[in-house]
Amino acid sequence: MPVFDEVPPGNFTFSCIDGHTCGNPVRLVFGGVPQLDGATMSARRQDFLARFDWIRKALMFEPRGHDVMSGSMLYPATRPDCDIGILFIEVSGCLPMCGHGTIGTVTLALEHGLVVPRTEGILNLDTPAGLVSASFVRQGPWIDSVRIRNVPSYLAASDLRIEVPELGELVVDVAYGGNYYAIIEPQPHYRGIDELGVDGIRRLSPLVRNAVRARLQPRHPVDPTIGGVSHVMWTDAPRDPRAHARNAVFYGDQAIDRSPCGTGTSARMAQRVAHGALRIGDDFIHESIIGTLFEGRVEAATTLGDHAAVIPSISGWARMHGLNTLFVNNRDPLRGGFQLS
Ligand code: PYC
Repeated sequence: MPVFDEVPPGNFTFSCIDGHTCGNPVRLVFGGVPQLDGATMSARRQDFLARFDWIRKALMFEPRGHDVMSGSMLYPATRPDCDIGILFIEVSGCLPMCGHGTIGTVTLALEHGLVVPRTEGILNLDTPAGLVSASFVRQGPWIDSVRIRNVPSYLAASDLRIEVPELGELVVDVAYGGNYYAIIEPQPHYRGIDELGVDGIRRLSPLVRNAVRARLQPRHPVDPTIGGVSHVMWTDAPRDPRAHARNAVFYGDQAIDRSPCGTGTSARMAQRVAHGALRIGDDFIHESIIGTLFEGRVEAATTLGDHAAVIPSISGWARMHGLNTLFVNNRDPLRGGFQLS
């Protein structure tokens, strides 16, 4: 059982807004946030990982968080075309980009007046993975929905053959949508999400990830700090007649995304465009393991380094469910967080 114990001496207080995006948690930390060095949000992410990762572990893992906890912190933007900078924190680390996290952060931050957009209806976000533009629908004090125009996304590899204990041979694609995803479609040794079940996803996803990592270590064509397959997406036919597909994304050591996964849906759209199964301008409605929906769209074609890429957008909703003042105190032996393994 990992017990994290990297908290420096002292007593610390963090003010948080807790909510969820289509079922997946979002903890927006707005008080107690550390000052970061770096001329870009990507450099600040590296600074956070080097000096303040104890904050992520203390706020994301038990006893203050749980195996699926995910959150963010706001910073002044490092680029003139953005309203605000976002750092993503969660159980698996500091993601370069997080789709459900962005939809949730935009919603909670606007509803609490933490950020005032320069242009009503649009918030330009400086994320470690690049510029993400969010357009939102405001209804009185509430934000009804948010559409994010994500970073360039592309298919990094297709038809990788891997051997997975218990399953046998799988054929897997790897695509980037802000994180790198191993994408597994139904095939002879994987019959679909329902047959695999939640236990199967938790048990087999790390094995798939290890097997893919042994074959491929993708690197972002422009930002070398982003790389490696971190997420595993199991795909299936939808249950909801409005949706085009269903998915379950595994990340970290135990987490299954309850939302349809924003960067995952982006990676999936890039993969499908590359295979000719989607075209520029097409909609792609993605269903989560709990039945919530993201409305994806392939907005434009672009390039990323030498790769053909797309600009995807994702629309979803988030809701706030609490304000939370969290203490990380010297006298708590479990102040740094822990995880059952
Ligand atoms: O929505 O991009 C996403 C995401 C990544 C991990 C969990 N959710």
